[in-house]
Amino acid sequence: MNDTIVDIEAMEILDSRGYPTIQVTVSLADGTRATASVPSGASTGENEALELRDGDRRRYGGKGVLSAVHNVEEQIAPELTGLAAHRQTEIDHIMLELDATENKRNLGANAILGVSMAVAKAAALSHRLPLYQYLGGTGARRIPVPCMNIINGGAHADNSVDFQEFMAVPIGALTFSDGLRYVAETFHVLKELLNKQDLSTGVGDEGGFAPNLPSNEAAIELILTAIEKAGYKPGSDIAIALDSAASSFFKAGTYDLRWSGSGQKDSAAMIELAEEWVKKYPIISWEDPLDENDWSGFSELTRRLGNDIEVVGDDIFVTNTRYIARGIEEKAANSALIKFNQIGTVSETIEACRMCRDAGWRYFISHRSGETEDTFLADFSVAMDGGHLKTGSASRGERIAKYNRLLEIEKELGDGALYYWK
Ligand code: 2PG
Ligand code: MG
Repeated sequence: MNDTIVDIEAMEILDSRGYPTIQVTVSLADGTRATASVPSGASTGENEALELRDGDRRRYGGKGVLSAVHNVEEQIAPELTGLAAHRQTEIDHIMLELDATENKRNLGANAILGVSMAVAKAAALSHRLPLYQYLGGTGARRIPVPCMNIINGGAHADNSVDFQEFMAVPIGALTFSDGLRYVAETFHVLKELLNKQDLSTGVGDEGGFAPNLPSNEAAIELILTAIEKAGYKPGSDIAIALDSAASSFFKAGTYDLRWSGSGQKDSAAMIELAEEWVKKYPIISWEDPLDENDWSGFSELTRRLGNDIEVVGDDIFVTNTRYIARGIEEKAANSALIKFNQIGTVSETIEACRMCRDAGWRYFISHRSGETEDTFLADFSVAMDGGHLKTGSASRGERIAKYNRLLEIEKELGDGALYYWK
């Protein structure tokens, strides 16, 4: 085993929406080769690290990533060759220094992250450890509860639903594979229900159905019916998690829900709506209930609902310890969504999880709406012991790839595997 980096190559591939993204391959002195690819979001936070796009409108409408590929091969690779791949923190730090900007706009967060992920994978392979054990140690044995996004709206679909994600969460299952089955069965029953009502069964970016519905509440009601018809009890077997992605419908100072028939609301009215729904429905987790700049609204909502549900900040924290620290200080949530490409290195993503853990917060590992078949996320979620993840619905290969990897990890761990909600 000689895990010295000898070569780093990159290329442009396509993500699940057919847009370019970057794939990086790292080669080590012992012959190990590992490849990683980078996801991409649609409902992005203002303060996310910069995803470098070429801007050349003759290729993919300007979304090409050849400049990021170039940066990997010409700028990053010469700095990292000769280093031991297991020195992840040092390697990530070298890339941060080389970029020398707050939001990674010189090299591109996509270029940096591709290398960071491929380095971790290569080191794991070279050290003959599965990635989840390499990153999480031998104690890494908890398989996350799959929060399955079975109705898609907002920026992820062209329907009349403006909340982005309606997730079914199998909290009552005893194993990951059973939990996955509970929610996959619910997804199939939901399809039958939609068919019977002549509603579309076409899927959105994350594989959930994207029907036109009279309101956001109608999506919850449909899921509750599907849970029951699938033979499960809402609230004890399967609960509901939401991602409003509220920044995407916050316009000119109001939350504009006219599209789904709920009018315009201010922050106080949105908080009231959340309180009402939490009383009425078995909601256990609610992400981005308010706009990313509505810090005081987040604090008020957390004061009122933080003992009952997980209040998750995504666009407001962007996996960045700077914003998570402010959130902890201002009690603006009790959980942070964790996405590698919001921050741009594996080490910084690990630090974001650590900060949450130290504060007694939860952290919710997440895919992006634009994904690839890379399963790094599945291993990472087990390594970080966060207890839950979101990686889309029971359809679309790039989502299923992560679920199937988690099934493999569960099998490999055998009796050692743990599964529980809290
Ligand atoms: C979100 C994500 C993932 P996107 O808002 O949480 O579900 O969507 O990748 O489009 O930001
Ligand atoms: Mg979100």
